[in-house]
Amino acid sequence: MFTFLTAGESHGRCLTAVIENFPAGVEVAAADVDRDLARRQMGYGRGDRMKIERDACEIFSGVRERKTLGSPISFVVWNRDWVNWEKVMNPEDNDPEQAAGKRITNPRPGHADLSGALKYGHTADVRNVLERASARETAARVGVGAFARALLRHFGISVCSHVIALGEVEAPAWSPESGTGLSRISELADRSQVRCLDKEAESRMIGRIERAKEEKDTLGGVFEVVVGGVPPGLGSYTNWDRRLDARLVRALVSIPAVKGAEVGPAFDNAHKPGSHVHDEIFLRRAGEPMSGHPGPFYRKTNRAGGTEGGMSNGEPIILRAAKKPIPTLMKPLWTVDLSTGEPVQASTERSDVCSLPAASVVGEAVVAIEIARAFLESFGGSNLLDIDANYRHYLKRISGGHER
Ligand code: EPS
Repeated sequence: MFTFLTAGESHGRCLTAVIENFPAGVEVAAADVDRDLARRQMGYGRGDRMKIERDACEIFSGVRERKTLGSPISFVVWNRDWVNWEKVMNPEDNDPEQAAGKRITNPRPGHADLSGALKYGHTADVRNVLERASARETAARVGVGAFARALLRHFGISVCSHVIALGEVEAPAWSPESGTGLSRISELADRSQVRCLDKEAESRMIGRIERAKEEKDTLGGVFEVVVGGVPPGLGSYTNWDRRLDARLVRALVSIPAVKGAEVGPAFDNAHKPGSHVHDEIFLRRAGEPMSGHPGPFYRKTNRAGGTEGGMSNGEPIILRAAKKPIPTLMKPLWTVDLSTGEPVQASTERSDVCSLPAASVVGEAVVAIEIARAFLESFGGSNLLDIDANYRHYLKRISGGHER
């Protein structure tokens, strides 16, 4: 099983990740990882921290001449802000005055601060919690995601994302009928400051962020992740923990501040009769192009969001994730001072007004990781050539006898 671990505090020296059981022979250059790291740093509404950081990965092991070796992969993303925190976040000695100046005892409502401080015994300084509970961690996951994407790319599987709601401003969700291909979604979203495909909604979103900034408030929203080129049968109906839809939702909700996720229009479907929800099945004619849908069957609609019975069904996988507004408010809410028990205003450490566009890129990464895992479970081998052979055999088998 391809697994990974990330480590690192937001204002520590670096973020790091170790990836295990990743097959040999996958082409990955540091520049591929850096491209995704840079995309995660963009977005209207981010705070001054992103002006300091220029995220780039330094690969330490598991890759040689831009090809994975099959051995553990490790990489580091250095925090440029470290120079400002060396005397506060040092694993050895800190400057007592500087560390005291950065001590936090007023936990923010909506953040990990309070529960984390109680759980790990950090009530004397909540910084010990928030440094790791920071969304900075997602830079490492985006790095891991870049490796997963490199594997998927080889098999024609691509992952893209865009923002469909920011605060109360909404933009259309993607549907195959829209005629916008997946690479076009990426292109347009990457060009937009809020990753929104709709120009009119984009400018209203930017205006909304401006207003939130003036009001010293924060905003969340909804982003959509679409995966194309997925073969039918990833995941499994045989056991609860192998269900692909459940795994993808879990992956999305593991992103800080993401509180809900759905596969396809799940919440809308819940209000409709079955005849308006399920996608009729058609057989492709011999020689008919697959148009990015591996396998012999296809649907004219995709209301299931590309999964049925806990497995991919060969249609694009469509996921939506809801992110709550960031808890660090410049006009703070009330809380309790953990050192005195007195009511106080919550801490107002520098933060973003809205990090939804960044979360959307993180969404691509966590989804790519989960799809890559499910792919390797079905077709896995230690070397890409073996996986390739397994996959081709599978596609041939599922097409067998069905061509007209
Ligand atoms: C974050 C607070 C801000 C964000 C940070 C997440 O950092 P700082 O306190 O240094 O200004 O910029 O996000 C990142 C650093 C990042 O790379 O995404 C928080 O409290 O979660």
